Amino acid sequence: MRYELYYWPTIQGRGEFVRLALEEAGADYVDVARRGARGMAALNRLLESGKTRSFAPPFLKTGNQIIGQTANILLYLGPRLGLAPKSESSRLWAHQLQLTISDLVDEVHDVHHPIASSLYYHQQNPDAARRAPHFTRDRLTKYLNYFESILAANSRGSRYVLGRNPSYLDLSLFQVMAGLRYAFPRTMKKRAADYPALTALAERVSGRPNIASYLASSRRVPFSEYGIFRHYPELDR
Ligand SMILES: N[C@@H](CCC(=O)N[C@@H](CS)C(=O)NCC(=O)O)C(=O)O
Repeated sequence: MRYELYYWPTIQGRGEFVRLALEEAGADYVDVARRGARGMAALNRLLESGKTRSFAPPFLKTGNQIIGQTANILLYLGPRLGLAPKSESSRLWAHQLQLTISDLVDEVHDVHHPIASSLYYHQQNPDAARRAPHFTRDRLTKYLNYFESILAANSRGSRYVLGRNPSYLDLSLFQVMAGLRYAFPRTMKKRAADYPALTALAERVSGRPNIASYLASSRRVPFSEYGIFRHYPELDR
């Protein structure tokens, strides 16, 4: 089964959470829009056709089915890629955590786009500058404390969020930590000591062979000021 991932080709964005799962599992997939102009045309065609029934990318095509919403895609892929727990209750718990990551991602986006996604950053940077300290001081702290406490509550020998085995959640938390470090390096450096378990988890994930080779490859789109995690020094004071 070859999976087709449809996502914007020039950013990591929300698609990256799906890419990481596919890469970790060594899945047979094609990142359609990254295949040049034809791929991008295929993404636009599919979006405009209404066949996706998705509000926005990312979406995943598998056989005749098209699945949207990042957390929903991971809910589907998790068991198929060996990146989800077995029991229903654990799967729901994983999904709950992934949805919380989605909430955090939305808030990260809204730091640089507090007024409208349709406006450029420079059209709303005074509002962004007003919002940023609330994010770095309050919300980032609350989210990271939450995930740190989940890891800290794990039994000894649990190297991953859900225990001994890695899941898509670990990959997503790695991405969150990488993104926050890129976007808010000053804040993250200052707080590094507060998140030992998250820091260790992110390091463990980045050292997993398939992830390490993905990160070193040209398939990994670099962070930039076009994606969700953007570095504007004025928002990281
Ligand atoms: N909650 C959705 C959000 C999807 C989303 O906002 N996608 C962005 C790119 S990361 C997009 O293309 N949005 C277009 C729009 O909102 O009009 C998810 O997690 O997949």
